[in-house]
Amino acid sequence: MFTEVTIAQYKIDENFDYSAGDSLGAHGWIANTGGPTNRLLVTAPGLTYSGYPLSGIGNATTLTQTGEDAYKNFATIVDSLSINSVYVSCMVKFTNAQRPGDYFLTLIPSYSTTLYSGRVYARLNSGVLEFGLVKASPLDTSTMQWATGYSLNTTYVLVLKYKIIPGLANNEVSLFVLTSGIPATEPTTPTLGPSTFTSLDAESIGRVLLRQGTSGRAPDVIVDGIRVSTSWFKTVVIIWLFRDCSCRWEISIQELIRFLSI
Ligand SMILES: [Ca+2]
Ligand SMILES: [Ca+2]
Repeated sequence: MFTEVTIAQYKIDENFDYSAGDSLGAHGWIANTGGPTNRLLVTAPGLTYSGYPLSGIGNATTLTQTGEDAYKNFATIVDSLSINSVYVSCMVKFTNAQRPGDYFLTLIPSYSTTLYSGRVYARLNSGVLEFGLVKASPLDTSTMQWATGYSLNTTYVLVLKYKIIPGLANNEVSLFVLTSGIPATEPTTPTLGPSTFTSLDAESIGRVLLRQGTSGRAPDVIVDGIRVSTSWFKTVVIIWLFRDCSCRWEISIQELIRFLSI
């Protein structure tokens, strides 16, 4: 029998609802690389996107070229023993990008500050904004696909999905680029992926990282409304079976309703 049912907290819900000019370091973000140059700051205004649950709350942050990178820890890590997919969604608005492009958003395990896993790239190709995605190595870029047809100065929602699969070099990355609205269920076909690549798998994911990339490559991008979850825009329920054991499941509200109606 059930002994406890609780609504799970999102692993991160970052609205940058702080004063403009504050450092991200003052709000739970940890500087990783890049030193004190171009410190990551809270910038105004925040971004809006119709239908996105974190739209229009507080301010944002702005990534430029070179300088401080920073990560934020999840409330709890994601691994193949608990839930095997992590979803990071955020609003983005690019004011500039370059060719050949660079990555600005990625995930890392809680045991590493260097195993960048699921790297989201942006570049400008003849005036057209394009997104790319690799798993864990710059060498992956030799087979990287680009999604094209996007524009500067337009707010999109990105959803990065990293799926942890038992076994070596088989974890999958996917990227969904949303241009209007939020699909009620996960689209069958991502904008990019799912791709495995041959680079190293993360055993777990525990941090999201914002990166100010290489001068001459990196985009200038406003980032806002970062949500880390383990399902596609669903509220997640945690069920404990027998309080004294470690039997624990995370399922969606929809799955719980289906289960209880049997
Ligand atoms: Ca905000
Ligand atoms: Ca694996």
